[in-house]
Amino acid sequence: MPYRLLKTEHNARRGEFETVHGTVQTPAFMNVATAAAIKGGLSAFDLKDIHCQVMLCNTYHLHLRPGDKLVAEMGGLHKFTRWDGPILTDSGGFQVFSLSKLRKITEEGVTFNSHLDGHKIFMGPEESMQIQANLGSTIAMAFDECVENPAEYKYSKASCDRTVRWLKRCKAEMERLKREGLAVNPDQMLFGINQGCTYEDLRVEHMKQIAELDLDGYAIGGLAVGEPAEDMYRIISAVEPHMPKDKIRYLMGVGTPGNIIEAVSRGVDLFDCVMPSRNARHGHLNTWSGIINIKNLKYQKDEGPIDPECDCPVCRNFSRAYLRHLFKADEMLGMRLGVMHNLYFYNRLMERIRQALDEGTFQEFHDRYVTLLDTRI
Ligand code: PRF
Ligand code: ZN
Repeated sequence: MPYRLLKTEHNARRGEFETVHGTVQTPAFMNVATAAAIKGGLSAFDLKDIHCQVMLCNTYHLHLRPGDKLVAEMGGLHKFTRWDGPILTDSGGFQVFSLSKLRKITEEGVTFNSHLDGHKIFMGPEESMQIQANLGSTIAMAFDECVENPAEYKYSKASCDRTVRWLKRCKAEMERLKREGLAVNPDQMLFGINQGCTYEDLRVEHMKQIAELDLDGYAIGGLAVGEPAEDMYRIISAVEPHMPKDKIRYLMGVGTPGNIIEAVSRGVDLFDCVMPSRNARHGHLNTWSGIINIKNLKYQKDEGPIDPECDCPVCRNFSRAYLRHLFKADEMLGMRLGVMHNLYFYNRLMERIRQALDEGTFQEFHDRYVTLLDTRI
């Protein structure tokens, strides 16, 4: 079994996830590199410096540009990006639904228009698996439908049933690609994705069905799509008892530090989110006392680091005054340093969560930080 549960504190789990590209200490945060690059100009080498464990790339974006066949010709994503740690690729399911306005869903898959030039594309479970096989990621995600929120009960149920059928096709296609020697990574893993909107009965029923397929890990999708945080926590708590204990659990696209702490306390192991890098590009920087806006006038002559409690490469070298200047002058370096700091903060947050779990003090950590870290100061 690739996932090893080391310790629990109530529902929170401390574990390890073994892959051919290295072992991931969990709970962990995956650093988003949608188009095989961290936005803000970070390379694979920078990722080592900011304690990144897993890089996350996107099937849909890389299929459009530069093309998954080209990435395969270049030896796969690991060789292409020079990141030698684990890489997870999202299936394209979510991006098709979030980026394309015109789309048609059938039993076969989804027809939609490229967000780059509008040309017509078809993607179904087989296509998504073929693209991910060409990318050679460590972990491939199943092709799912992430329904909008709110969504009708009847539609959500039909969508869940289809997502189960799509998942079975994903599994069969991955097996075929490996058998026929068509997978750049012959050890590629497959994670299933739970859906069901905010309906607890649909969520639980769907989870039970996909748990039977004995996949390498299980994700909760369809959350953090505009519903109140309380609904998200309620759904995680409802689904969690039905997730296999011996498999890693991933909450897709979440979230703020507070959201992550709450989800860990409910039994989630893995996260990803564009928030730290996106916020950093706008000058919103995470600190252990809350979120600051580095463009604020009060930092004009501030010689201190972004966060006195942070030991990232940026905080060890540069002042708030310098960072503020870079942002005000629209220098690329401002974004790069901001992204480095915020991603380090998230990776460090996970390290501190793991340490608290190791020491049996996660509840105290939760109470100290769950609100504080999401507060704008
Ligand atoms: N499905 C997939 N990717 C995702 C999601 C989903 O539901 C979400 C929802 N927050 C983020 N990324 N395939
Ligand atoms: Zn820092």
